[in-house]
Amino acid sequence: MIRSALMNVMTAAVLKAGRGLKRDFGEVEQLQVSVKGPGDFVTAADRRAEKVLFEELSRARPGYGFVLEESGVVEGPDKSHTWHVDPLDGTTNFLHGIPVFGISVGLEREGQVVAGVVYNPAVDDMFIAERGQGAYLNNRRLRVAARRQLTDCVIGCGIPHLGKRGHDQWLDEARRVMGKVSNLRRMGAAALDLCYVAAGRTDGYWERDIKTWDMAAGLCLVREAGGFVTDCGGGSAMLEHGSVCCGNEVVQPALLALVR
Ligand code: LIP
Repeated sequence: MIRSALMNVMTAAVLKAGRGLKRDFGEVEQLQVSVKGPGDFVTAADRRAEKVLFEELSRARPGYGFVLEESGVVEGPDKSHTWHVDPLDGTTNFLHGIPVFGISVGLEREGQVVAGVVYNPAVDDMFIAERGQGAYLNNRRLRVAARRQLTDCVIGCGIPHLGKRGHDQWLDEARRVMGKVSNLRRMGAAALDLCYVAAGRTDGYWERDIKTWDMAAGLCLVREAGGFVTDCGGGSAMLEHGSVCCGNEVVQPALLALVR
């Protein structure tokens, strides 16, 4: 598969950061048994990965701006391009030794996400998509699932963690969705939740109160795999609104009607 220069830049950066994360993930298992636990270690792993991504992307595309989960906003002279970077999406999974986490890099060009890469180094899954070029997992073309009966569908979701707002709202939404679909899945990494919809592993996904770096790359993957995406109000302001609802042309509107 011939990749564009941009996609080569993005995949090279996440592969380099992924090598360090994979090593650190291997060490988390040992730290689980320590009294202090791996908390501080995971934070350090997160920051190491972000440093690699920032250096590699800045070198390849000088002038682009950044929205980074750990370091915040870094303005660049090129105001039409912004990287949205989560060096470790699925932090809690990583902390608990659960191999469902990913590096997420999305490129926003003049307000539109035009390319996305999500890489899970634990299982060497490289999800890539570029506008108009399709979505791929390890060079295999992706399409969203074709299931149209909600009773056949497995739907991804995000459960607010302890201390996060929205528990009662989520319980109301989950009650409505659970009454219509086969089952729910809570992966714990929004970027991979979106990739799993793109890959047809799940039939839809919704979540509120997530960040641009969690979802920018995954939005491109779902769309390029033939899926539909709105925010949870039914609009197209996912990054600004901080919410997402996605699926194929039948499941997405049906799921939105249950959660909006
Ligand atoms: C996580 C998201 C997940 C959400 C968690 C958390 P993190 O990102 O990917 O979908 O439910 O609350 O925000 O913190 O692991 O980068």
